[in-house]
Amino acid sequence: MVTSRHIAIDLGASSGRVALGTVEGGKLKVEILHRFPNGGVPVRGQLYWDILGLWREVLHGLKLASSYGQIASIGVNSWAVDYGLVGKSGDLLGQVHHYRSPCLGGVMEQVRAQLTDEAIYSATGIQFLPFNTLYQLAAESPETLKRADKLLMIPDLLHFWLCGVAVTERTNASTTQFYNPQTGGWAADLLDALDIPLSLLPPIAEAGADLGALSPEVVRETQLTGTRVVLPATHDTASAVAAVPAEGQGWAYVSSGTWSLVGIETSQPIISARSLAENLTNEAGVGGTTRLLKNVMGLWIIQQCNEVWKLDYADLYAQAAGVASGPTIDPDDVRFLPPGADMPLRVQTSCVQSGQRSPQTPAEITRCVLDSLALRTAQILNTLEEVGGQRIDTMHVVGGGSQIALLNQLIADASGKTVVAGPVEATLMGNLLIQAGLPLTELRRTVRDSCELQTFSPKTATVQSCR
Ligand code: LFR
Repeated sequence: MVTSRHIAIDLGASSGRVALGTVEGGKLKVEILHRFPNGGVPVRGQLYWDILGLWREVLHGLKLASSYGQIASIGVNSWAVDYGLVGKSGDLLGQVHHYRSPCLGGVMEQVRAQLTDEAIYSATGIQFLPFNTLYQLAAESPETLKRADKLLMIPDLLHFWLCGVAVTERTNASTTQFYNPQTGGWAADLLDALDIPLSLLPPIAEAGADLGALSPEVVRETQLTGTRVVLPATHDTASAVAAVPAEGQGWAYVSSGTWSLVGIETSQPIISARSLAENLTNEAGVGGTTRLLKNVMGLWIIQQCNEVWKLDYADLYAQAAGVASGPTIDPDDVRFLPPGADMPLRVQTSCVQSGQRSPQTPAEITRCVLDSLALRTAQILNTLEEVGGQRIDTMHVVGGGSQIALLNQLIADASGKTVVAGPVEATLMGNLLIQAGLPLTELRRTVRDSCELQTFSPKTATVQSCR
């Protein structure tokens, strides 16, 4: 018997999906109803999101969902840190900036010089990344901030458009670098020091909260009736980590996609001189947990290269598996952050500058990036074991990148840990099962019972250093 049906809207940096989840007999079935492309829109040297285009796709997906029987709820998740500013009338003010936009160059450095790393980190526990909301807001003009009534993170903005209720869901709030995980509220002192009005920030709400019914306009557009808007963990990484199919202790995760988020789950934030020195982040998770993790540049580098090569990904990874390991890069070098058709050249230049040979073919460049991601993952795992004070035996790799057998094996080899790969659709599964009201342990059991996992054992157990 079907217990409930829910719709998850998963907005990723390169594509979005509207998916139907059916919870039945302790299992979750996920059906993708609508896929659409996403990406930065370059205008006059800056990069923006096409938020209205995304909204149109969401409405289209919801309309498709209306023929599937009664849908209990809808929830949106997306990447973190980006936001829209809304005026008093509720209208969106201006464009939504893309976190890879060049306009942020140098802002983080200015803010860090003004406030000090210790003050920012002790109040937030969040890693210093140049695109954090804190720096994006610091880059807004005083006039813009004056006109704005509310700041809404991307999923919160879509929830506002779906049902008219404005909140900030906690997991995504924590990525702003002006949320205090110790108090569970906004880091008012930081905002004050930067003249950012606290009044911009809506109340913080929990994943699982029922925001209300769809607005009459959305009902008219989509034909969905009796459907509620229920918050998932709106930060995609939070929903993905909620769906890590782990049991007990001694595990870490890699949420593998455009980014690789490498971390452990802790019961408390770890904010110390060591975690600051390692630039580890403490993002809020589901059920009061903390994601102690680090961002690794991820498959983004290969995705950008493949914008030029236009190769079939499965073929590219198969060819990369046939190439011997060779040069490596530091994937977290900021040179790899912006988009650009010169990404293959950036990889080659980085290799040459560190005294290595330059990878030549797409397969060699791909192999170089995958080797480097695996090495970086293994290094971070070592740090997490030390800082978190726990031994890690198993690495759970979830998300789209968990389909790349070569990368899973390289992570197992570089870390000496057993890698358990899957589910591919962790973000959607986490989103849907949070809407269904499952507590974390039950949620993870349901994920285990609903998908196939693959295990990769380490062939070697050495951690080398990335250049
Ligand atoms: C992954 C992700 C990461 C966040 C990055 C930028 O999709 O949400 O967790 O650091 O995107 O928002």
